[in-house]
Amino acid sequence: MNRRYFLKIGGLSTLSAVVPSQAFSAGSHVSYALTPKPAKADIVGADFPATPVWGYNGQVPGPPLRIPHGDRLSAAVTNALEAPTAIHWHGIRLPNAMDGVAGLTQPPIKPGETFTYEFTPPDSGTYWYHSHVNAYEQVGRGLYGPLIIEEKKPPTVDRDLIWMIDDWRLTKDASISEDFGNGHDLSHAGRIGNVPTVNGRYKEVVKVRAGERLRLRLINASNARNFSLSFGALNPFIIAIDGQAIEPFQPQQNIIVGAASRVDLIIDMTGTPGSQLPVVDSFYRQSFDLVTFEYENEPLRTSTLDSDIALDLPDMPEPDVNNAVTQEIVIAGGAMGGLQRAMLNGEWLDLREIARQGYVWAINDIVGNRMDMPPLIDVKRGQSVLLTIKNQTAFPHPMHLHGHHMKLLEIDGEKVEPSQWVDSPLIMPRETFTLAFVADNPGDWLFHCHALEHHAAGLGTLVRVT
Ligand SMILES: [Cu+2]
Repeated sequence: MNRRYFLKIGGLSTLSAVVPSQAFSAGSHVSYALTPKPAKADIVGADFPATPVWGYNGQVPGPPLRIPHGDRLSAAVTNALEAPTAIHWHGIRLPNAMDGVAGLTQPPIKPGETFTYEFTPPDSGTYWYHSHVNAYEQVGRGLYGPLIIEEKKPPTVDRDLIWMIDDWRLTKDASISEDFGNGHDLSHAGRIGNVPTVNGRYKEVVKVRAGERLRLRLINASNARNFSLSFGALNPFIIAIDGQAIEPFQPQQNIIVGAASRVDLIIDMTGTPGSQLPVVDSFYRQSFDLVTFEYENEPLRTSTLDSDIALDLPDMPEPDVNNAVTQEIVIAGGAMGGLQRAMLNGEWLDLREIARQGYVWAINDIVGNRMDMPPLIDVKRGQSVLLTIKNQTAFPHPMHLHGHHMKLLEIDGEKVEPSQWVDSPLIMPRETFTLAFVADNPGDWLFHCHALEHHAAGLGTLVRVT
């Protein structure tokens, strides 16, 4: 990784609050207009040119969509790009036709066309929206934004902040490196950038006040970068994972935010007025400061707030594990993966020939290269499904199931407590995850790696619910 061009950039900048788009609320129906289009973004600061990006309404991240739980959302998407696009509403249990997977749940939105999404999110929490056409390029150019479904009873905090974290691969003139989908990224860890950002800004400084209680919504919009964050002595509480409430707990180690995943934190700012505290990432070999808290000189209060931080636990259908359809899923392939041969378009081929066609990954020896492939799981509506996912590769895989949330039961045979619901669990090399869900949402749903280059290179399959 080459950070040479960007490590010397320092200095203070104000918190780049994401600006709401034109939204009007008609009772319980909130409408948004989203226009994906080319734009310029100030990512690395004044010493460099602005970066040409693709952004919703020209912003990176796109405007935060924020609606009360129970309200209906509609989003009219007008494509002002020169490429087809579509929007996926990541983590929302919505009707299949609104899922935004071009080629599976809808035709792509052509340049100049408008497509209106409309659905009522059944669950509150922290979600995001992003392109699902050539995602490894379109998300990599900036087509993503936060989607917040507000709880009826949110915890009392001083500020509710969204940190959309991403990393960019920029050249020395701060433009986006055009090497999308190169063979190395496809077969290794995916596109890992050289400029990690929070809300589209590199080396952001976030002003805080001593005694302040923050709710921090971490959303990882990276193509493939995973984060392992340390908040120093702050010792945050995790109150939700992938949008779903969990009994609040203080992890004894770093906070892992895999690609596409979300983590909601409650943080009491217990530092000294005037001091600074970096939030440090150390997922990969080289650790770095992602963002820095800077305390104002005036404390907000001298003790910490004493308010209840627990969210209502999610209202998910409980899988019936004893009567579940069981499915083992073996992820194989990639560099150093040892996969010899796999099935591509119904034909057994050796990996060399598969790689020649641009694919390197397989699920249960089948390359997931098309939207009309036979589904790996085909069940009747209401059926409980028990999954055992084995990662037999040399790389981590954030596995995203569309249209459902899965209960994470075990990691390597050890029970996960407190129990949690996930839509994008990060499965490390040689780990085995046991998950269960009720297949209660009819349609053909993608189940794929959210390291977007891995998906492009075959790491995906389908779940059919009829
Ligand atoms: Cu992967």
